[in-house]
Amino acid sequence: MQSRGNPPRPSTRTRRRAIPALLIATALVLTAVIASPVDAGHRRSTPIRGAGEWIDVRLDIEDPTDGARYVVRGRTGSGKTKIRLQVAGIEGQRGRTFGVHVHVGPCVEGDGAAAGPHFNITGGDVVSPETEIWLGVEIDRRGRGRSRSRVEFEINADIAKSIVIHEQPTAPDGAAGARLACLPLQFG
Ligand SMILES: [Cu+2]
Repeated sequence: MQSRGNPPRPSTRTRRRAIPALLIATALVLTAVIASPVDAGHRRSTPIRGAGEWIDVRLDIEDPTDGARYVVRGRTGSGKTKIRLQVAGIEGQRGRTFGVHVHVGPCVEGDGAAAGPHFNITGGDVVSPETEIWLGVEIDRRGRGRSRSRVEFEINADIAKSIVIHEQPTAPDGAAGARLACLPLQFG
């Protein structure tokens, strides 16, 4: 017999109902916590996207970016721009760094010059990773690389149309050798 002092144990049925309800409540709270700061912080910002295969701007040579794939994700607004770049399919280049920048012109197959100069918020007076968007990637043993840039200015589709990958790492003056491939940037 149960002693009178013990509180009644919840039935198995009640506990079975309580556990899924608790899980759903936890999921809702987590979703709200994760979603709210992003929404609040970027209410007036524009998404930046890009994905697919690089556009080959050097058709005359075979290079490691031929057939490689990329994903670009970012946001621009409130005086800031954040971009992340992931590349894959650059095989046999472990440890090599390719210079990558946002350029002002479009991607045109076989025509690296069409991408124009780097986007530069000072109009070219000061060249640095703070005045331009540099996304150099170091390639790992699986043929992948990733990079990110965060700068204190905004860009849009009129002034920044592409990301160009060059054959060399970026020097302090912004030079990075020949243009190998190009990624179209999309806004919105
Ligand atoms: Cu460049």
